[in-house]
Amino acid sequence: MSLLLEDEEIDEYRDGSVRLRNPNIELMDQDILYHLALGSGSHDLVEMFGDIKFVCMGGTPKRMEQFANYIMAEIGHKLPAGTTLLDISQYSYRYSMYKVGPVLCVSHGMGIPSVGILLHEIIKLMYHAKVKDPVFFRIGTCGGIGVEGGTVVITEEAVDDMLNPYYEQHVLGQKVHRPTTLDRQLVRELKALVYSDDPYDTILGKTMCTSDFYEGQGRLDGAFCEFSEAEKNEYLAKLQEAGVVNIEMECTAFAALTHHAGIKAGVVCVALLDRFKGDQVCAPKEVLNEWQMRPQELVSRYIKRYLQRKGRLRTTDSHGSMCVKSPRRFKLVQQESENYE
Ligand code: R2B
Ligand code: URA
Repeated sequence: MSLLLEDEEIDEYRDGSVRLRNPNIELMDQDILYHLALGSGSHDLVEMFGDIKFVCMGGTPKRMEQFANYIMAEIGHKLPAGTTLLDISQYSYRYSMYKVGPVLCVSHGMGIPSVGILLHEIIKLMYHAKVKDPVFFRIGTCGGIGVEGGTVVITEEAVDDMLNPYYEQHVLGQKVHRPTTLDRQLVRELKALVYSDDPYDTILGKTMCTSDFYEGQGRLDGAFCEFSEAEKNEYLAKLQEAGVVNIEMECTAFAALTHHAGIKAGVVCVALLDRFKGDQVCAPKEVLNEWQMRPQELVSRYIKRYLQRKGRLRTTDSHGSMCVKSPRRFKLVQQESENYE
């Protein structure tokens, strides 16, 4: 009996379906994806999400809404006339979620617990929706280690704050270690999409994931600090020596949980500063906004190339549909319109 179950699991996985390593879900009458305000009993998840190919996650709801508008223009996706993008998870008041054709854009909040909860529910969503072979991306920000602000980092290996290549979770009072394996081919494909005339550097390296932005990342500017500047720099040099090029707060959980579900995943972040040079994020807002577009551009190139190869990239207008030429202007026009009664 258990052998048969294993065979079924393997068959499911081979056909590209998302593997759920939880026999309980099948037996449940309905599965409520509480933090997404969706459920397998209340929503037709196959109809709503069955065509998803890419899941793109980033920290803030605003950035993911902006990414949704950006990718819509990039892939030539048309919304029905008179409609705008809808935050599918607006009633969860936790995460925001926008669907643009085959691309799902979701905010994951800050830190491992937040991205972990989201991943459980998004992986189950992919399973309920019968999505085949999805590719997940985290598009984020980070601190650079000997890396200038504005530099894009493609994570080759995700390590925890003790430099371990695994994500440690405590389950029933036991430590569970899951490898933070990222898809190497995806890393190579992303690197190949870097243009020689991009006006910024894109590098590969190890990304360290921490559970804190301040003391946990060796900052001198938190509410507490019990180490010297010399000790901070010595620590950063040790990280650099170990191959760490950036620090952020989600990649180990993101890499480990996607890998555990058999999902191809990649992490692309832009550095907001070089931590050897300071701790405060003080680049002007316009500069930060421009930098935050950079990981989006790279992931967008990947998505476009995939859709182009499948003959699914729509670049021409169609009658009666909204055609977003510039997401920024589109938003401005909308805001202007809202000012009139
Ligand atoms: C990068 O930026 C956030 C902290 O400011 C955190 O979510 C991360 O990984
Ligand atoms: N995000 C982080 O986690 N650290 C930084 O230094 C910048 C952004």
